[in-house]
Amino acid sequence: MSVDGDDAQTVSGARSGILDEVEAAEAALRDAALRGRIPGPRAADDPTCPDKPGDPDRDFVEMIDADQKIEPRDWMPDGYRRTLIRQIAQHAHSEIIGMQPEGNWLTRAPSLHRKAILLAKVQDEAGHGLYLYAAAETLGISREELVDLLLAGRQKYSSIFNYPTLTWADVGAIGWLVDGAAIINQVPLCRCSYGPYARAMIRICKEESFHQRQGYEILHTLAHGTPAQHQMAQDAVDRWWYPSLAMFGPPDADSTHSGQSMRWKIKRFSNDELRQRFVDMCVQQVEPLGLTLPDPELRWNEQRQAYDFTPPDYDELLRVIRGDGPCNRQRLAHRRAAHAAGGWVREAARAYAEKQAGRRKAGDTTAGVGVATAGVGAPPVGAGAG
Ligand code: BYC
Repeated sequence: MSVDGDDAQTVSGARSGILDEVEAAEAALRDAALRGRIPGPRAADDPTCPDKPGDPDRDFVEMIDADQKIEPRDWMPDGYRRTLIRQIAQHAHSEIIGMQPEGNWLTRAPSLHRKAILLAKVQDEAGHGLYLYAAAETLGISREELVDLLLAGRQKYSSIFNYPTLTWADVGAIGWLVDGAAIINQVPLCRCSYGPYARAMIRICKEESFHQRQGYEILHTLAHGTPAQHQMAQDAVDRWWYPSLAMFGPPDADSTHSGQSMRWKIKRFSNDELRQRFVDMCVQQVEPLGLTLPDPELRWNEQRQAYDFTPPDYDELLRVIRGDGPCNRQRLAHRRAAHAAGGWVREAARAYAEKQAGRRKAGDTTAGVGVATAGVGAPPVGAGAG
């Protein structure tokens, strides 16, 4: 069964609204570039601009206030650079670790059609990881270093991927709720002040909107199937609801970075604002599924023009962030094993790149033709489904 009629409108309505926001962000990026940049922030001792005494802090703030993009060669405060590396790396690692819970179902998808769709989705996540590592590299850290930090447990990835996928319906719940939460969180990042991150997010968000729809369609099919299938869909929504709410991070009062990140226009909305948007979107979308959200306190608040809801258990979020969730150890162990098993691919890619560079140096103009440049010296990170 497919999603049709009013049900399709509910999801596509939300989806096209989201895609409209992404398109608007893309247009804003183009406009900012066309307007021409105000003189960018430079280091105080920059010899290229003797007539403008360097005040990089002031220039940086001017650029941010003018909604222009900070680019890799611009001067930026150390804290801005560190915050971006932390957030983009965490985001990239989430995409890569996030391939595991769904990859777990690749061999068990209920039909060849479902398997092909899931395979494409999991491959998309690898691509998102790649764009994000590339964006982080523009800040002066290598992908190798970032991967090492993840494997050593010194950088984080999203709490959500430390929960198990017990049934096929979980793949639907991940698509609808986890990708749905990701979209709500990530569409505003298309307007992030750092150019390479904003540009990567535009492409990612376009793909995520398909992911959300495929999850919704899986749940819709199950929810309108046999009573046992309906129950399986409800059970998956019940288990993924609160972990999805927790993806937005601690409540605003306990959020260490939100204030500064919003001043720097890295984040555009606070954790609680985005969580509320997500709840309001899901309440609309759950009805056509014929399912319910597992929160007896969920009700419309006329005064706030938003739904009241029970917040997630933030102590549980902290435990999961600190490494004590249901699957933390398994996820990292699997990634370490996949990374070690892929060592020969990295070595071969490096040897190939060196050989091609040698040939180019020797004047062979055909050297490297047909090789994806992104792969040279930086082979793709393996899925490591398990
Ligand atoms: N999980 O001050 P706060 C995806 C940490 S990919 C783990 O509010 P911030 C997808 C936070 O890092 C989903 N840690 O932080 C992929 C900080 O610790 P540190 C990933 C969390 O950065 C495949 C501390 O708690 N999305 O959706 O202002 C398939 C205090 O928090 C979490 C992104 O990464 C968490 N849930 O805000 C399907 C989006 N929450 O770093 C789907 C980009 C908080 O000081 N990231 N922490 O040690 C963001 O938007 C922000 O980083 C966050 C947190 C909203 C996540």
